Amino acid sequence: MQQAQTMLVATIASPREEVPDDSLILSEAEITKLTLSILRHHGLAQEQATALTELIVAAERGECPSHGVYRLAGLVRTMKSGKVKLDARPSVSVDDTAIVRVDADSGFSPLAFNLGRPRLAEKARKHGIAAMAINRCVHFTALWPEVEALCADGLVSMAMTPSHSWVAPAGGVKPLFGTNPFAFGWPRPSGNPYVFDFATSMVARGEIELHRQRNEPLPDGWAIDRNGKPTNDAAAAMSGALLTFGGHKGSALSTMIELIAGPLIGDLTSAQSQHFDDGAGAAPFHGELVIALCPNVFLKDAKDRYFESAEGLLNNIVAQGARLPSQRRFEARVRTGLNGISVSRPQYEILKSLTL
Ligand code: NDP
Ligand code: PYC
Repeated sequence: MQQAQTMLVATIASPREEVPDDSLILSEAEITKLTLSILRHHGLAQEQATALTELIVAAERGECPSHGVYRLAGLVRTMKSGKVKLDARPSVSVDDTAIVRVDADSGFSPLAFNLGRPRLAEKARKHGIAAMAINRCVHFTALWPEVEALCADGLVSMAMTPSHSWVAPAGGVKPLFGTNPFAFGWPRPSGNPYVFDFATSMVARGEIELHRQRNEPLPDGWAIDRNGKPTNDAAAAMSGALLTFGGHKGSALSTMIELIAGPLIGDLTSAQSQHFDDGAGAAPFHGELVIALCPNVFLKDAKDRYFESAEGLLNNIVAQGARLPSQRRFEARVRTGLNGISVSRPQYEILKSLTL
């Protein structure tokens, strides 16, 4: 079995082209097969692995390295740690409220989201606003694929989740919050939706880890060391704390996410997730809150008129020479579709080693 997997990787992921900066160019199909083969090799059930692979590949397609293939080493560590159920079968439950509950069964979050999404859309179309609480999930992905999917369903949405306690509150020096991402999606009458998705820390922890791997200094203002002193050293930041974006404002948003995507949905805070981890170094384990709003219910016959006015707002942003969030990612999708996906040689070697 092991040998067969290794041969598979060698066949499907052999680089087609070498580029000067010691990177390899792989096709999306090659990245997909490689990712799937690593996850399956470490025992993840097919349905879970397929859902997870789609998001890792989507991150690579959009040139979002902090949630792409680099995550596979941590995911393998998570799977080996016993902190995730490899054959988890999420279950969706609804009642006559506007809340959809998905018990992820201690599995990774993407399959749980995929199974709950149609019920969330149904509830939002019925009530105008609906929420989905995903519980007991191991979470490591970016959130934009979820709000983009809900845009494709014609819904406005927000998604948020805690992580592990890696971030100090504004005015404090000890890690307490997660990197707690917040994503928003707004479907547009044509073309790509308006989507933003960012950590409420200065940057995702994945980005710190990538700086550490590349031996690059962190910009000022991202992190403090274990003594609470500002640091530009990624390793010192990882044993110290990240800072919230926007000082007290990011700190309050992060607190909100801890509260409404934690205790409100009957799940763990980032500090509790860290405690559950108990030094295993696994991906965080907690819940996620997704809120969907249906423009057809809010606006009825006036929807087109008000969505045109929204277009005016978005166009006026661009008219000033500013760019919309996700524009870089949408452009990257086109680029990687044409040219393939760049993977650094050291990263490629790590991926190959994960198949052994
Ligand atoms: P960034 O600080 O790069 O912010 C990302 C968002 O801001 C994107 O929507 C991006 O669009 C947009 N953006 C960046 N620069 C500009 C600009 N100049 N003008 C307009 N918009 C801009 O990313 P983070 O490090 O904060 O987060 C990265 C990812 O990490 C997110 O996808 C998040 O979901 C994920 N994450 C997941 C966690 C989890 O627990 N699951 C925890 C923390 C983060 P574009 O992509 O086009 O550049
Ligand atoms: O990059 O901060 C992060 C992160 C945490 C969980 C998944 N991604």
